[in-house]
Order: sequence, then C-alpha cells, then structure tokens
Amino acid sequence: MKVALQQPLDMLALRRRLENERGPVTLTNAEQQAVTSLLKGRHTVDVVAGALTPEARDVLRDFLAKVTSSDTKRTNGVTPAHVKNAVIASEKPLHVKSRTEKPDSYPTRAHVPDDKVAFATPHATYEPSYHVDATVLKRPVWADPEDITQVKHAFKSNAGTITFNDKGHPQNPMGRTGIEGRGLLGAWGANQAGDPILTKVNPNSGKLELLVIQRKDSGQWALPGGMVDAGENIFKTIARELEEETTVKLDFSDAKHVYQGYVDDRRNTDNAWMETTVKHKHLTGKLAAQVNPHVGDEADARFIPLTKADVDSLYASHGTFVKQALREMLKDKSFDASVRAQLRSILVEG
Ligand code: RP5
Repeated sequence: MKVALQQPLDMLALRRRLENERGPVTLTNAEQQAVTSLLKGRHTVDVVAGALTPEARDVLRDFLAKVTSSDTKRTNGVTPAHVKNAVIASEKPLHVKSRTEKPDSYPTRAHVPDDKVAFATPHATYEPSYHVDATVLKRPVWADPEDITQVKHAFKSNAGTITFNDKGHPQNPMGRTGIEGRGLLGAWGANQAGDPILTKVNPNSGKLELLVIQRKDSGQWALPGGMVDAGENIFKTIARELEEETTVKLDFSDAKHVYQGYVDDRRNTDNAWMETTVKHKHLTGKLAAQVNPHVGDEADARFIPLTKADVDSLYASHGTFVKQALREMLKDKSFDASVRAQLRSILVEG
C-alpha cells in the first residue's frame, strides 16, 4: 500500500490505516503530540526522539516502510527522512557521548542533566568552558576562521533547525554539550562526514562480518568513514575514506542509503558537531572473497564477526547506524535462516 503524505501528516489517519492492517495501536497523547509537532516542523528530531516509546517507534517504522520515494515532497520542511531519523535517534539517545566523553585535550565538560539538554530550556548555572584546539586556530584548509563574521559558508544541518546564541555562534541542534567553541572540529556548526557500512558472510565460518577500523585518536573500533572535503560528492567521500583507511577500493554509488544526520561524537561542542551520511553495501559472491582490507591511515582495519556487544561498543553512533542497516537486511527474504538468526540476535533490544 502506498501512503501519500498529508499537509501536515495526520497521526490519527496514520493510526487508522495501521489499525486496519494489524489491529489496535496504542500511542500515548504525549507521543501523538510529539510526532505531530515534528511533522509540523515545530520540534527538532531529538525532542521527538526522547518522547517515543518502543511501541511508537514501531508505528512510525511501519509507516516508513510504506512511504515511497515519490511521497518525499516536502511538507512544511519536514520529509520522511526527518521521521526516519527520529525513529533511529529514539532507539538510543544520540546526544549522550557528546555530554559525557571527550578527547584528552578538551577541558572537563560542564554537567548537563537530561532535562536541561535543550537550549530552549533555561539552565541558570550552566557555565561551559570555551575551547578551540590549537590545530584549528592555525587555520588549516578545513578550518573556519575563529571570527564567525568572516565565515563564508551557509549554516546547514540535517539534524534540525540551527539557532544562534547572542555571540552569533550556531547552537548544536541536539542541545548542550558542556563545552563551547569548536574543540577539534574545523567548521562552526555541522561538520559533514560520510561512513561506509560493508558487510559480508564469511564463507568459511558462515558468520556475518563487518568491516571496521581502529581509530588512532581514541583506540575505539569504528566505521571507516571520514570528513567530506570541500565540494566533494558523498559517494566520493565514502569510497575515498574507505580506501585511505582500509585500502579497499569499492564503488559505493549503488549502496543502500542508511542514515543522514547527527552523530553523537565525543568531539562535539555547543557550537560545532558531527553529522554524517551512511551507506551500506553487502558483499556477495566473488566480491566477498576478493575484498581484502589492510591497515591504512588508522591503527587497524579488518572484518570482524558481528556480535551485539561489538556493535554496541562502536565509536560514536556507529552502532546505531549498523543496526539500522541490519534491520533493512532482515527485511530481505533472500538471506538464509542462519544469517537471519544472527541478525535477530544483534537486533534484540536491551
Ligand atoms: C564520526 O567521525 C563520523 O561518523 C565519521 O566516522 C568520523 C569522521 O571523522 P574523522 O574520522 O575524519 O576524524 O563522527
């Protein structure tokens, strides 16, 4: 069934449609209001994500499965992609590492309690340190000037509406982080990256595997992604970073789209944050046997058997992105019972 988006999308109509198909669906009033607000463009994705229970997520996920690309015309600036990002974000609060983790060179983050994350919520005792790394202040090609009035680029975000503080600095759409300034990030506002998810079934063990790198900066395992160069096409970024970090040369232009939006990265600050576009390719046949990663720019690069624990401990929000890709794989009936069982064991809640 094809569902056309309304102007704005009507939650009650959506519920009626779903009830016709699978019996009564219960959403709390708060959930209905949160989703309706999102669709009217009043709230950012994080506010809605925080209000969704697993049941509401299921309702939205079912809905999204029925939205086709021909339905993606904008409604009050809100697209199905925004709803999809809210669903993904609600699976694990995305803005947690940005408040609790940091590179060694950062000052201590000011404490931001869960109920004071949003900039719109007053936080009278909030006194974050201001930090810009010396490497950023030296103005390499990838860094903006410290004087924001000299910045030439537009402030764009796939994570929500950008507001500005009284110094004219862009504010993180996910809210407070406990640090002001840009830290190690070059751009004021969103710093755009691209991330490849590359999976295969190991022909010897039958195990589902994921290509990961070990980051030099934190020692954590991560997707082999990186920053978008100025003017670079996202498919080019993903293929370039994959090759630089794993020596694997692969065209990603036919890869499946997984995610576009905020990354809960430990480098994030109140005024500079990571966003990414994630694409997934599952290797089969000869290609699965031929793709052979080697260590590139980072500390290590290898395929690892996918376990729930490993996925959950990936850098930043990478585990959330991988789970989204695996959820799509589970919908593909061509995978055999063993692969499907592995997918389910990783995707199980908790
Ligand atoms: C993460 O940082 C992104 O998801 C991407 O994987 C990475 C880009 O930063 P660098 O690896 O270039 O430092 O937020």
